[in-house]
Formats: sequence, C-alpha cells, structure tokens
Amino acid sequence: MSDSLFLGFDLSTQQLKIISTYSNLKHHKTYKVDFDEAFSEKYHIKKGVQSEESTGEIFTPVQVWIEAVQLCFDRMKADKFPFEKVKALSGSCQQHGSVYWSRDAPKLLSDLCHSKKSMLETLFPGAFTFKIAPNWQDHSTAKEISLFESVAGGANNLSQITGSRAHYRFTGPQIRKMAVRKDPELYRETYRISLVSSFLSSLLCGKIVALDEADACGMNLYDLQKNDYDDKLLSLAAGTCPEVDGCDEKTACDGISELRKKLGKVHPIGYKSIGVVSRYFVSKYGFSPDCKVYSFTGDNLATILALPLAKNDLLVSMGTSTTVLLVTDKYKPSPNYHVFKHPTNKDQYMGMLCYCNGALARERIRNAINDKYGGKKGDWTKFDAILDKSKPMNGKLEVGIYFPLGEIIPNAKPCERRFRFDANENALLEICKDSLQWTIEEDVAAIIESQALSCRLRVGPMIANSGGTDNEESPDIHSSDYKLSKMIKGKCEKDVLKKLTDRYGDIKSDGSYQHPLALVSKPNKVFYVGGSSQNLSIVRKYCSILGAQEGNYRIDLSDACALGGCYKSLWSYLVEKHGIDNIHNYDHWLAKNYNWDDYVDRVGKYDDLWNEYVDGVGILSVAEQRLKQ
Ligand code: XUL
Repeated sequence: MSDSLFLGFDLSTQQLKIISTYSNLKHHKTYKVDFDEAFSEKYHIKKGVQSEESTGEIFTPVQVWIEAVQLCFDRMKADKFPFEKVKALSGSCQQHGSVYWSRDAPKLLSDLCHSKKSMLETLFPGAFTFKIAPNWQDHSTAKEISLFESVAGGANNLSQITGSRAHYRFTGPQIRKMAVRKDPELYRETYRISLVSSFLSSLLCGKIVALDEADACGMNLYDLQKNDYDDKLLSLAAGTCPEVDGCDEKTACDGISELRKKLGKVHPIGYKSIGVVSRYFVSKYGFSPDCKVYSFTGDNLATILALPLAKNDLLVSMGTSTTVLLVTDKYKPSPNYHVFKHPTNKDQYMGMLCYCNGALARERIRNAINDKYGGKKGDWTKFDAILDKSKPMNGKLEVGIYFPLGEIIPNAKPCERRFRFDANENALLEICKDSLQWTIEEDVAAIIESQALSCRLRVGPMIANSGGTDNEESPDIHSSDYKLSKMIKGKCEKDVLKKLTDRYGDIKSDGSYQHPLALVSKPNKVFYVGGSSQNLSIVRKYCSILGAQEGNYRIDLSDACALGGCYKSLWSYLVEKHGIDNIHNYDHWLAKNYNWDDYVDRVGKYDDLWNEYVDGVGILSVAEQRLKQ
C-alpha cells in the first residue's frame, strides 16, 4: 500500500482541483484548473458563472466543467502523474446545482472510450437537455420558494422534513423553475437529473450514478427522517401539485413518479463504492481498471471529512461571513440553519449555520478604534489589546448587536444596537451609541462576544444531552411537572440555569424555546478556520464563550474539500477490503491516522469564564427579540 495513491476532487464555483495523497494521508500532488483563466472568453463566464441580472439567474454552462476535467487530466498526464497507482477516488462539488441529462446520455457516456473525439465533443450537446446548471448563488426562484414553504405548511415544517427552509439555491425550487417557467418540454425530455457531485462522478464512472444521500439533503425534496423523497414536494417541483398547479390526482402521481425516475434512488450513506473508473479513463490516462470510485458529496460536507471532527465537535469559519459546521446525532432542524445527513456516518447529521455578518462588522469597530487612537489602517493591535483586557460583557451585563448587512441568524434587518441588563430591575435597557453611557472601547468586546454568543445559543440544542448529562426525552419545559433538578446532575449547572431562567425567563432563539440542557452543553472540540482565525485575541474570546471540553485548534482549510475526498476514498477502500470492525467509523479512523502536527495549531482551553457568559446567552436571546425582521 505504501505507494498507492488516493484522489480527491473539488469542483467549486471557480476552479477544479485534484489532490492525491498516499495511504498514510500525506500529500502527494495538487492540480488545478481556474475556470476564468482557462475559459472566460470561450464561455463568457466571470468568477466561473454567467449571470442574468434582470432575473437573478446565475448558472454555469456544463461545457466548462467537462472541459475543465479534460484539461486537468491532460495536465496530470503531461506531468507524468502515475495514474496506475490510484486505488480509489472520491470528491466534492458545489452544492445545490443540477445537471439535466438527455436520453442519449448513458450511451454517450459508455461510448466515450471508443470515440475518437474529446470528452466534450462526445458529450456536448447530445448528452444534455438544458445546457446550463443553476449555481448556488442564483436568486431567481422567489416564486418557487414561497410555494415550497406554503405547500409544506410553513418554513418550520419544511425544515423539519428536509433539514432546511426553502432557499433560492436549493435544487427543488430550481427544478420547478426549469419545469414550469424555463422550458416544460425540455424538462419532460430530461432523462436524469444529477447534482453537481453526482454529475462529476458520473463522468468518471462512465454511467449516470446515484445522488449522494448527504448532498441530496440540499434539495428541499428529501425527507431526512424517512430516508426518501417527499411526494408532495416532488409533485410541486415537477409542476404537478394539485394545490398549486390545479392538477388532478392522476397527473400529480405521474409527475411524482416521473421526477422520482429522473432523480433516481440516492446512494445511501456509508462506504460502498459506486463503481470503478470508466474504460475511457483507463485507456486514455492509464488508471487501473479496478480503481474504485466512492460517492462524491457537497463541498461543505467534504470539509468535515477533512478534519478529525467527531460528534459534538464544531468548525467555526471566520471569513467575510461566518459559517459554523457541527457534527451531531440529534436531528434539530430550524428555519434559520441547515441540517444535512453526515456524509459517512449513518445516524449522524451535519448542522450548518451561515451568518451574513462576520469580518466586515468586526473591521468597522477596528477602524473606529484605529481612528480614535491613531492606529495604522487595518492594524488590529489596539483592538486586540482592548479585547484582551475586557471583562465578560464589559463587566456590566452589556451585549451589542452589529449587523452592517441584514442577517439570516437571527432573521433581521441591518442594524446596530446596544443593550445593558439591569439586574436590580430585571430589565433590558437599550443604550444609545452616542450617549455617554457606552464608549467605542466597549464595542470591542461586545462585537466579538455577540458573534460567539449567537453561535453558542444556536449550537446548544444540537449538542445538548452530550457529555454525560441525562439522556431523557426532551421534556415540555412549560409543563407543570417540568423539574429542572430531575434533568441536571451537576449543582453548578443547576445554579446556572436557575439564575438564567429567573433573570431572562424562557430562553428563545429564532422563535423556538431552548431546552435548558442546551444552555449548559459544551462542544468537545472546536476548530477555527478562515481569515480572522489568524487573530489569537478573537479566537481566545470565542474559546471562552464556546467552552470546548477537549480542546481548541486552528487549521488552514484551503484544500479541505479535495482532501475530504482523498480521505473518504481511502477510508472506504480500507473498509471494503478489511471490514468496518477492523477499520472503524470514519471519525475514529481519521483521528487515529490524522497528521495533527502537519496541519493543526493547538490553542489553549481558555474556558475559565464560560459560566459568566451564561448571562450573555440570556441577554442576547432577549435582545434579539427586539430586532426588526
Ligand atoms: C451551501 C452553499 C455553498 C456552496 C458553495 O449551502 O450553497 O456553500 O456549496 O460551493
């Protein structure tokens, strides 16, 4: 095995990347094709996409991706890449996009190896009905998303069924747009619909392969608890919904079964291969005919496969926006975030919180501090010094909310608000920015704390009951027999909760009551990534608020999506060969084999003040209820 190679693909919006690793997970080679660099003139794309401003449509011509695959493999061949050593491959792609295959596609795919033409010439245009794939940045489906929510009985119900409320970019609303508004005839002619992930793996396998079950959770069509598509949502996506389209029962049933055929069954979570690499790649590039292909998934899902991220671990990505990914075995969907099935572990989920406001909000406060103290543009020294010295909530039970952009979590218009809790009066007071009661220095802790507290408030329900607390059914906390003492073992936790409910009443986030256990649950490990994770003062503050029990880490994730594919293909290959009992579950196996010292910077624990921030969670939850939606 020592010189065997494992490939990981990452087809993102702007580039295709292929990474190879050895069986000890060490990096071997990286190859890339940047779409704009290679094809911006030929396909009129900018940042990998074409946009239609008047309609909000954003899409990529499928030729771009096929040609990128060709070009990347040709570059590897020119570099004498040892394809024969590749034992297995997997990968990930941008989520939600869809590709529409024609009836001729299966034959064209399998004939590739006999064709004298290039892959693009063989497949395009004959293998496709629609020649473009909607991109995740598309926002042309306002009509469709409101129908998805109303047919499901509201945003909350839709999120309970499919793991997310309706979103412009989700595949179900996009399919309805194609089927009803774009071209019903082309939709009818469509033989199969792939996600971008199953499109790329279909090219590699030379046959149309099943959708990856984890990636299929990004469609607003898949019922995560029934492990099947939801018929009512399918009928809507197909344009044959009795309530909306006025169809009779028979037409609705036909629409459902047609769309079921187009989507095909999903490939269930696990380690089973979806096939071997096609004869075309064997003959043209020298792959072994036994080279296994494992289900490709979505890019966010592959990111959690690139790290030893186990149950109750978090990944906090601190970029322009803030994204939080976590692994959990609790299915706790909310209209304000996403839940997907875990890409390798049955019975686990990946929660994904996407905040709009991140770096921009932090930088505004930093700039104001630099203006006041004459600091250099872009320099964090003064900001960090103030942050390092700050007490929790400035020692005055203060919480600030800073949304230069409208926010999704919580759903709120752009705003800047400052609050102080008066513990004697048990009342939340709003403080005016320009009053003498709040200084610009107080904004420093307040911005970082409120961003981290928001994350603590929302991930709590997904990690509650972990770490040795009782494992009872969620009780109705408003029922008369609700007894805190029955559920909470530790005295400290009991005191904390009593104080919290006495002061702030029932804690709410995004319209739902929080289970008390959620408020005293801590993640195991937290990984910090993205631009602001370079700033240790900010990271330390997050550490003290999130209170990871096992440790905090910083990590460079620029190759995560492709590496996730490499590691997944290696793990799946080993499990198929030696059995799950010998290799173990994905996270267990990865934690054991991961090159911690090559990738990870261990940050200290910094959780001494965690208890004090319980008040912060309470104040934030009350303050958020005053924001305008
Ligand atoms: C996730 C999403 C984006 C794309 C980016 O829901 O839409 O993260 O997956 O490629």
